[in-house]
Parts: sequence; C-alpha cells; structure tokens
Amino acid sequence: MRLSGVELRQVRLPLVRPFRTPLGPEYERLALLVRVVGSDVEGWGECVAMPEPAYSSEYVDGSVEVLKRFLLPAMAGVVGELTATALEAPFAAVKGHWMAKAALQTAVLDAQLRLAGMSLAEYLGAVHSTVPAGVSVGIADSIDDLLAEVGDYLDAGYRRIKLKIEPGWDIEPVRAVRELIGDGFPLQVDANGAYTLTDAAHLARLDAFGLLLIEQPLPEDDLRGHATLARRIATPICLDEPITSARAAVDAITLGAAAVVNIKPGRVGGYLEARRVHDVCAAHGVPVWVGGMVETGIGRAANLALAALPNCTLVGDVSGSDRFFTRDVTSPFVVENGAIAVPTEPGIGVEPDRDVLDTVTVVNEWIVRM
Ligand code: OSB
Ligand code: MG
Repeated sequence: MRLSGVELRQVRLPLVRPFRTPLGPEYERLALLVRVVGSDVEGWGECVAMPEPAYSSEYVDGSVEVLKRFLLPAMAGVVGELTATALEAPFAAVKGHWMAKAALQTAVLDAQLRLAGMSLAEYLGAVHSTVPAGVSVGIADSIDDLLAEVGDYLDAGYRRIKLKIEPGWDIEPVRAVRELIGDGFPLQVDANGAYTLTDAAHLARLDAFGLLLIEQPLPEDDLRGHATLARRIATPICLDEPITSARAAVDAITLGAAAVVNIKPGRVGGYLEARRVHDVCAAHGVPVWVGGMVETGIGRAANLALAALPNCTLVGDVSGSDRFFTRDVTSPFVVENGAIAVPTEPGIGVEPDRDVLDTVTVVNEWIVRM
C-alpha cells in the first residue's frame, strides 16, 4: 500500500441528551476522523480524544498537532510494506499520545484489511457475530430523571447498565436503579477517579447492591490505593484510565489493583495493543470488557470487533448509535434483541456517508507530503 495523502477531519455531532460524568458535562461530540488514502484503497480511524484534556492528558488539538508533526512523518519513514504492525516501532519513539496513534494505526489497519478482504473481527480473532449491548448512563438532575432514562434503555433492550457516580451522587441513585431493574440485572458504576481512599467506608456501602464492579474509583495514578481499597470493599475493582498498555494491565493485576479491566483501544494506542491487553488479562484469569468514548460509527464499528473476542466476558459500553446521536456519520448501529451485530465486511466494515460527513465537518485538512 502506497499512500497519496491523509485527511484529518473534525466533525461535530450534537448529543441526543447531555452526557454528564464526573469529568464534566458534554453536549456534543467533537471527533477527529483520520482517513488514509492510497491509490486503490482508503482506510478510516477515529481519534477518541475530547476537546479538553479532562479524561486524560490528550485533547483534539493536541492530537492534530502530534499527528502532523510527528506521527505522519514517522509513518512516511516506514521502509517496506506499510501495515499497522510496521507503525508500532516508529510510533514507540513518540511518547504517549495513545489516542492519536490509535487513530492513525486503525486507519492503516482498515486499509490493509480492505486490501486483504478480511474483517477486523476476523483479524483480531473474534468468536461472536453479535455482542450484547451495554449503556453508560450519565449523572442526572434528579433520581426521577435517572430512573426515566434507565427505563428507556431497558425498553430498548440493553442488557447491562453502568451508572456514572461521584461524591453526592452514589448510594441513593444506585439504590433506586437497583430497585427498578431488580436483583439479577447486571449493574456497575464508574467514578472516573472522583474518590480518595478516605472514602473507602462510604464506597463499601455500595457492596449492598450486588454490583458487577466499580470502575476507577480513585485517581489514575493511585494504583496502590486501588489495591488497598480492594481489601476494604467487596465490589470488584475495574480500572480504566491507567491501563495504557498490556504491561500496565499486568502491573495493575499483579498489584491487586484490578480484578477486571476496561479495554479502550484509543487509550492503549490501537487495536494491536488492545488485543494484547485482552490476551494478558485472559492469561491472568481477569475478565475484560470494551469501554467507549462516545464514538461515532467509525470507532463504534471497530470496538464491536474487539468486543467479540473470547475474554470479553462482561458486557461493554457498546451501545447503539442512537444512545448518543440522532444522525451518525455511518449507517447507525442498532440494538436488536439486546445485541449489536459485529461488522463482517473487510476492514472496520463501515464507511462514513459523504453527505452527512460534509454537513457535520468543522475542520478538514488534507496532508499530501508527510
Ligand atoms: O470513563 O468510561 C469512561 C465516556 C467518555 C469518557 C470516559 C468514559 C466514557 C464512558 C463511556 O462512560 C461512554 C460510551 O461511549 O458509551
Ligand atoms: Mg471509565
């Protein structure tokens, strides 16, 4: 594959309802899409960085900058066949910037697999043709509003509910939702690091609600705190933010800081490392699930392929396009009988609709020389 250029396209999609997390409220998704173009093939990837460095240090303008100044030149320097694997060594010379790397690596992988006529699901080793749908529910204005929203998701067929929690919005909303959905229904919470170890006794009160897990209760750099907390609460701890590589996953597991791991391809630099995280967790007997970053259909398609791997035994933040968007840039992913179909076409298996794309594009840069 020889590339003639790369497109960096920022799209702005309004959300169907505000998504409030401990990191702040989101009203729209400003997403950076990366398109690599060769003579007879093209490939797409989505950068999951947000406009502000709130979830991690990455943010959209920073991703654009690092792509243009460092990652595209690193890609141009690849000698021999351009593949996702060939990008790993040159990208390792650039520290961090996992989301920017993941977007470009995915675009190349998409193009490479299209040429080979192979789906991403097959390439990664998927064993399921559909994956159960889970939904991440933001902090609401009131318990009544929360119950109404959760009720809508139950009606839509979602098989697992995740509630965002923070100090002041935890025990009571969890209690109310548990009463609504009944004892056996899969329920978990995510704090995005909003607590400290001094909250251990308070967090232990969540043990009464039979949660599958509590995700990232403490700040991302507090691995030892998570290990201590794990001895003070019965709810299993799942880590998200600090798991930036397979090695980081093994460290967290070995320290006793994580009994479950959330895999986000953007957070670990792409689908190749995401599969390695999946594999090392399996080797340690640790279940994983695929997280979400409010992706458009481009990122959602690829996440579905990953979620179909054998050790993704917990339901992920893999929801239908209409969970977030009225009109996605691809044809929408739909929840049917509580599950979403894994794309089967070559590569990530979807393409953006050009007309929709043009109406939602806010910035578009075409880079010929890298
Ligand atoms: O912590 O899992 C998170 C969305 C944006 C940033 C961080 C997180 C989330 C979610 C997943 O909760 C939302 C989704 O895409 O379904
Ligand atoms: Mg999370």
